[in-house]
Amino acid sequence: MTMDDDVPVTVLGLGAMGTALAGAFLDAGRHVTVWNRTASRAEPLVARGAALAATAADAAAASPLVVVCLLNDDTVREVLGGAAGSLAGRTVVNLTNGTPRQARETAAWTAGHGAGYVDGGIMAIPPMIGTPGSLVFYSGSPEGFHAHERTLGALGRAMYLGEDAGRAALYDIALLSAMYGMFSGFFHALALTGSEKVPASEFTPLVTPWLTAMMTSLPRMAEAIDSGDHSAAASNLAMQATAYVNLLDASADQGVSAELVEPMRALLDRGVAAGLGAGDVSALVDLLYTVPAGATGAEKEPAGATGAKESE
Ligand code: FVH
Repeated sequence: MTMDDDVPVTVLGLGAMGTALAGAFLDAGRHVTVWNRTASRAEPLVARGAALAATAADAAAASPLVVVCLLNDDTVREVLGGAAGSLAGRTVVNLTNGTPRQARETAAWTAGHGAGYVDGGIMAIPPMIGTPGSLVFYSGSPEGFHAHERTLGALGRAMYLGEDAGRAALYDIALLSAMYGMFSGFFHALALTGSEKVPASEFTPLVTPWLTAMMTSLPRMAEAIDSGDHSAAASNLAMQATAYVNLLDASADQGVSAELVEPMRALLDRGVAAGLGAGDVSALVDLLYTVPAGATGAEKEPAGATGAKESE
């Protein structure tokens, strides 16, 4: 038995995700206090044994671990602001989607109210919470995370990314970026085929293995990006820039908006103009920085210190 086996938990926010989080804590046998702006949303959890607090401040006062899952950062500021007097000595774990900057600001704000702060990024949808397929990134107070990592393990795999409170949000947003890129390509593909009335369900079985095959290139590209050596190109950038024009022309011919795919053309053209045409498209990543890499965020930790750590 570890130190946090009997720690009560408070959950602020009972939308689809907050309800799933509170339910997972109940499933794990924790004493759970909940609060939600619309109190009626707590009824199913109360029926399962959760305690409903009248205010966010009362809810925060009830537990050493305060898990926050609200709509956005504005909402978090509003709700935590109302509970500020109850936060001293607690660990706030904020699983609301937000930016690294917002996470660092909330960490500083909670520290000013005597609380530890851990930010999180949930890589799961509500029905996945508590299952092995659920991954949650955490970063921020090491003491706060490690004191409660067993409790947090009820939500799914917990990956601690280090002391910088912004790191979990960075990873979360980066993975969402990859997801939306995939959705963009998929939607455009289905609009193209749909323009000739090919049913989406007929074409989609071809998309999945294609994307799966293309994904095998990602580790090689990552190595090229890290090393700066983009010379190993099976399909060079200049060739892809030329072929990409057909994708845009075909879209126009088929009556399909190019809004999802147009930006890639500009980037490919910039790559060619920068003399990167003979190399791999992985070279395009360097063209995306608007300030030098490493110029934002917290002070860099020593090499190895930010390595992800999975809890048991
Ligand atoms: N659901 C998902 O698939 C994703 C998975 C990854 C993580 N996201 C993020 O989780 C946060 C919460 O998402 P959610 O799905 O629970 O969202 P909703 O069901 O819309 O619930 C929103 C809750 O926020 C409360 N709320 C909104 N505005 C206010 C306010 N001004 N003051 C106090 N509370 C507010 C809302 O309360 P109510 O409408 O029930 O009274 C809900 O509790 C989010 O960051 C996702 O990006 C979910």
